[in-house]
Amino acid sequence: MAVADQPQAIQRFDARDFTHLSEDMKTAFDRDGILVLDGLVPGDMCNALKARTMEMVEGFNADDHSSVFSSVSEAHASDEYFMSSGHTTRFFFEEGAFDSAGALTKPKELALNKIGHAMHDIDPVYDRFSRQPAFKEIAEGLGHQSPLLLQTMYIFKQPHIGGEVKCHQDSTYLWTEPQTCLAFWVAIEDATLENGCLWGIPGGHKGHERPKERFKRSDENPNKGAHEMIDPSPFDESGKVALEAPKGTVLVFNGLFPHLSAANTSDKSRHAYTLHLIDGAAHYPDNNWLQRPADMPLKGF
Ligand SMILES: O=C(O)CCC(=O)C(=O)O
Repeated sequence: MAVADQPQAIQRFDARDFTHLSEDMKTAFDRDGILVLDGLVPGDMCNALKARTMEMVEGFNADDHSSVFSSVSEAHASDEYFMSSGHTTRFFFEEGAFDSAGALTKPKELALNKIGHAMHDIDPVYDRFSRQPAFKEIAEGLGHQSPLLLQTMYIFKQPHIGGEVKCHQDSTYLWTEPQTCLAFWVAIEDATLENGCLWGIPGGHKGHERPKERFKRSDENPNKGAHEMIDPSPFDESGKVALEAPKGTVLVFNGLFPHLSAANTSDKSRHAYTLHLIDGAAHYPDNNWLQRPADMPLKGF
């Protein structure tokens, strides 16, 4: 579908020749909490990341780990494999990929929910993709004094079983004081209404300095995750808009921007890459779920 034909209420920018953030882009980001940059990442870079990811999946032995990631059941929060994944590359399955006896019903490449969370500091292809000059320009242009690459994920949103992602704010998971989380979500394949594109609430980042809840390491057992409720009122999803994204489009959003995605019931996958930055000028608490060992500190661009 042509970008101009999409039923979007949100401002979009043609970023095929991007060199720097314009004032209009900064205004849109401040107003909406999100910046939609069509064509920022060339198709061949998307293809290279996808090919590298499929090689990594090929090398993963699915018999070793069967960890599930689900924003609905929160199965991962009590899972050591997830809670210790901040410095390495780990593989997480879709809940719907298993039968009632716990056996995988699909080949691993069609059963994974995502991989994460430090490929940008481990793998040369991810390093290049994550440290592309445009991302640095955007982070600095949006006010990061010392951007640090905290988390990368490759999200598969598999055909038929790609799970729903509940409305949330990324600062819930990547907390700093003050809040500085900045997300880059890149469509590695076309993301449409049919295959479970993102939705977001424009302006939903405004009026509060903290997200509605915080996911952190439990005080009782630091190997498990725990939610701390800050504001129990539900998100007002009446103003949500679809964020359809052709391959190569980058959605840059504030860590307080509420967003979600529906289940993918179609027969098409919807691969996406995400990078989360924080500002090194802010405090990163020791009880955040995502931690790095002392010999692998966070790095910038
Ligand atoms: O790609 C998706 O469907 C959701 C991703 C997301 O919300 C996130 O990573 O914060």
